[in-house]
Amino acid sequence: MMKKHSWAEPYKIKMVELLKITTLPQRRKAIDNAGYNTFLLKSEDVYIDLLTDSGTSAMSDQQWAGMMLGDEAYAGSANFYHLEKVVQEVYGYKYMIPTHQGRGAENILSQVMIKKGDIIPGNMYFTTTRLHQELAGGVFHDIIIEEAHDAANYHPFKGDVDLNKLEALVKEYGADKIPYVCIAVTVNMAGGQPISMGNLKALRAYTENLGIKIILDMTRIAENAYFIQNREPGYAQRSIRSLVKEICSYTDGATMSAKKDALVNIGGFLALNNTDAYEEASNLVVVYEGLHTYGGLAGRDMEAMAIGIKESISDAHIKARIGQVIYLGEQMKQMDIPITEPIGGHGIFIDAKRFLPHLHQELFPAQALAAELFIDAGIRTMERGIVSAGRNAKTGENYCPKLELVRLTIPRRVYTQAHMDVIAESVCNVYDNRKKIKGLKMVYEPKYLRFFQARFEKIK
Ligand code: PM9
Repeated sequence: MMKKHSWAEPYKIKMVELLKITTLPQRRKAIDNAGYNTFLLKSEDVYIDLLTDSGTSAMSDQQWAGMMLGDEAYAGSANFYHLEKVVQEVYGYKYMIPTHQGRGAENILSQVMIKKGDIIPGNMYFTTTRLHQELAGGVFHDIIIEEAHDAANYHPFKGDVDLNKLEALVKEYGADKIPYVCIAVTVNMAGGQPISMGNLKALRAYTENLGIKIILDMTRIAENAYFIQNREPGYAQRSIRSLVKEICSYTDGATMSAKKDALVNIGGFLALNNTDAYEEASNLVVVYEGLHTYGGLAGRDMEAMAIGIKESISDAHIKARIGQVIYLGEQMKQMDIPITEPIGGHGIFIDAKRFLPHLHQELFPAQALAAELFIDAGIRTMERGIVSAGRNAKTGENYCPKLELVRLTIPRRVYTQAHMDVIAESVCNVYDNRKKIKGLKMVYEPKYLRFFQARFEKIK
């Protein structure tokens, strides 16, 4: 008898958006005009857009219906109270302040919690998160396990914290210099790699005695919960909903970019349990985002977010979402494409070091590969290597991350399995011609988050 392992999308399609298919000369011209930076391409020139899963998900009919219930009052919108209730129920935090997106919450949190000279340990950096920590006077320290820095190393929880690294920081600087540990779920820059519940519990036990708080970057928390359910002994029978709440229970607050897990095109929030920190944050939010009951969002955006959060913690949703990512990853593995293992939650991360071993990191192999992938079939991806890592704010030196990756990020509920086949075939085609790929030279570098706006030229 056949065993049932297949998954299918727990929805059907009601509306479609037509895609434009371009020619090779058109794509060559478009990427040249974009300075070989996929962020500078016009979206109308893109066939399959895997730049990011941020704000690119398809909303459900329920979410669109919720948009019509927008209470666009300046203060005290009904949608704010709905969102607050959902955040309290689903994640268990006491206070919630909406922000226009994740980095809005990171800015407020960093200003409230970090003093000049503070140390912020975290399980690998994230671009916007580290920048806000630095702008607030903090210094980020990476305490992720070593395995996370090796794309080929199969470890089920590469997002785990190395407690010895944290202990070394406590010994060197003292616990009072560490206001909080910043913990990301399905660590983005490591390839969408999860943290285990066991590691989080151990971290909580260690930090609690020292008075160090834990702040969660909960951007892709449901995806992390899926990996706990499927990889960590003892959790297979638990629902995604209950795992999500348990993860949050080991932390003191969170920043959220709701543009990912929570299935909205814009929005985020800051969640806190401490009353004093909340009061300071809810005062500061009026300086940067808007009143604490809208935080830069329209009422309709908050309604869509409240509904999206509930949809995001459905077991059927998350199984299909990650199932699609794994489907693409398995295809690429069969074609011998070097990718980060295990396959992560929100995309496939090609290991540009192994894909293009003839290019030094200073020639921006991942940036060059992302450009070539666009030229081949109009598939837009993103560099996650030396360009994204940026420079040390103090010394001005380039950070040289061990990981030099190209991210093929899968938007939620947007593309079909057939799109995944086309993507894998295109990557394979570029792989067959990889020896012809030359590096790039950076010709324009902006001061902050350079990967968004830097421009490059092809090395002749
Ligand atoms: N992540 C992403 O594509 C969008 C900006 S960077 C290209 O992966 C984490 C883990 C994120 C994240 C954004 C933010 C910031 C915080 N933490 O983009 O400001 O992945 O909503 O969130 C992006 P916002």
